[in-house]
Amino acid sequence: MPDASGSASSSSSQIDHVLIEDRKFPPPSEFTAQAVISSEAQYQELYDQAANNRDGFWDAQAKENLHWFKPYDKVCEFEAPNAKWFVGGQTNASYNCLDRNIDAGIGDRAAIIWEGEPGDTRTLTYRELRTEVCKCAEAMIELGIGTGDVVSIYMPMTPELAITMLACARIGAVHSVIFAGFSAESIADRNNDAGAKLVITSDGLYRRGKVLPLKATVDEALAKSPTVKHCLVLKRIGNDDVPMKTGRDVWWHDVVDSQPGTLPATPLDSEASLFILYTSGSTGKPKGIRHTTAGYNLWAKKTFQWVFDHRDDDVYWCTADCGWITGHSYVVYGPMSAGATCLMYEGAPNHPAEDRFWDLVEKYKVSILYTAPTAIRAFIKWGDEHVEKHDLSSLRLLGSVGEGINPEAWMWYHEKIGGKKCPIVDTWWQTETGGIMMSPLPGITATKPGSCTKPLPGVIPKIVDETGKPVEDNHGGMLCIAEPWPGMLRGIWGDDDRFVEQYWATVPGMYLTGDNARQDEDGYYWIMGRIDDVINVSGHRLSTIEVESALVSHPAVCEAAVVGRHDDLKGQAIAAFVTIRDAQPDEALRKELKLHVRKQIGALAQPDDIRFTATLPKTRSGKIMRRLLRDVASGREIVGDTSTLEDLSSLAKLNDED
Ligand code: 6R9
Repeated sequence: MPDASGSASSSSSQIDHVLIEDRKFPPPSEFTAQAVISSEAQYQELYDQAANNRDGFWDAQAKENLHWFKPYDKVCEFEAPNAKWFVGGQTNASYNCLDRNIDAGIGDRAAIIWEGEPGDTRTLTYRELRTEVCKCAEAMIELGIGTGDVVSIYMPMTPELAITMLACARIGAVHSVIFAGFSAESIADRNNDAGAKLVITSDGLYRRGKVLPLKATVDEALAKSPTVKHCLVLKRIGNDDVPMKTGRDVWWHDVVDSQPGTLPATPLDSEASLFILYTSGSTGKPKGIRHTTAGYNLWAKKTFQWVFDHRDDDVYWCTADCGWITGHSYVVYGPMSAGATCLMYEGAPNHPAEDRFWDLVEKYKVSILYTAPTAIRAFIKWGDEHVEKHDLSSLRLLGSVGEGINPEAWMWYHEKIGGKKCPIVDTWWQTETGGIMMSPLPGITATKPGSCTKPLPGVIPKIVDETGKPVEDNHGGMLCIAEPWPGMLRGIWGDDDRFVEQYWATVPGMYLTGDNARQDEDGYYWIMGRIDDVINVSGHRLSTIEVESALVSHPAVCEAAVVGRHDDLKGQAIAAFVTIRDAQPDEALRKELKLHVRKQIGALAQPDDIRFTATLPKTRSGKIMRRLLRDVASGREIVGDTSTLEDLSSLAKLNDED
């Protein structure tokens, strides 16, 4: 192991890389033999074509992969920060996800296989799904919704959630999906920021056997949402005492079910807004990321096909909620444009028991599973016995998204879930990028636990320091993207200044991701965490993920979050919050963990404080909210917006610690 304190000779803006991970896993030869991209040369050719002849490459892809009601005049117009793709053309994302598949002869293939938390099930073929989408779109038109109008969707993970998204897309309405765990305040903020005209919700949702009364929360929000004219309510729970406001609220079964279900898709400009998705910014105030029709749709489809090596007989399951970008791109638009069969599950992974996911994998013979490190770490904590009860041999490919996956969690996923035979694709991307930007290609890339490996065709990453100069290999710096790509965000809804300032002002001409990364000697990329999360100890800049991964490699630790707090001597001291299993949260363990990190990566990275906690505060997509932990670590009051917290009670628990 390297001695970080001895070898760190960084300039002020570089980040010291301290954790060594040298395990490498080549793809199994059986996988490579049948993979869509099966040779390094094939990848290199695609990558070079996209890099050297961007417009020619994407022109061919757009013609092959999307339906065009009207051909475009120009492939790409880019003057930073503004990009337009497939200028002058007309297409429709709902058409590409539904009609195009039906016309291609796969209308009777299952599009959605759904299971509710109580165990109820439903399967919709592509043809059936189109009928449902058309009915919903027809009802929305009756409610006065047209092209360009914003529709907020606050729904459980039922087929109707995908149906409403695609129904908006069918008529050019702009959807804004709001995660169905958010407060009335958050819904009202989003309605008002976007000027939403319609809210679609349900009478409730099931979560760990309990009912969450969604409509009641929406009612509270609507009292403060003057732009909203109607509320469309799906009966999911069968809850009859839902107050319905006359003239405003309508039941789904009254206005949707009786529609003909034949509405043709509206031809829409390539650059018509497809959706807004609110994501938290570093300052806390959520921002509405805007994506448009053609470029986003193409990016979601191609990245799905490249990364997940999709075949006709796959049963694909992305466990993400549609309230997160992962649900947009890899539950709905990507897989459905590619004609995939998608499993969709409504509820919690531990209801009725901790083996629910593995029960689903076995029951539906899932072949591709895409989930998040936060879930993987929870499974580890719950114990291997829940996994071992089930036959997971249908799995052939595993994916991870949302955060860096700690090498220990990667190894567990590889061994216990993948049976050592499934490649793992660690996919790095953002709400803003629309789809996956860096990932192994499962048939060709030798993976290293914790690295998202290489960029996909069309992605030109650069790692730079604060002056925009490239950093040396193996030193961390700011990750930027140098060229436009079809799936890139087109702006922040209603806030052009923030768009420029946040993404384009720091390094002129390049998109600033807000993440730090390093590139190793094999050209592999390692994401080191958010720029704002870097800890500066005695002049050495350390990445959170490396210290966290060192902690997680101790058998007693399930999860770790590391933040900096002020220290008079060192500038910053390292405070670590850890959740543990099968161990006593005592002084001896504290000491042991400090020494463990010291041994793994060096004295410099040894945490000053170790705080044991039952849970960590997380966003809806499972990201640890280090901003809040920084406040806790330095004894400050919690400040800023907390609307993206999944479990507020975890904060209270943290405050009670120590
Ligand atoms: C898709 C999604 C984006 C941020 C991103 C980065 C982190 C996502 C990651 C990862 C390391 C990965 N992130 N995937 N970090 N390795 N494979 O998560 O979008 O919710 O907008 O978050 O998540 O920090 O910048 P979003």
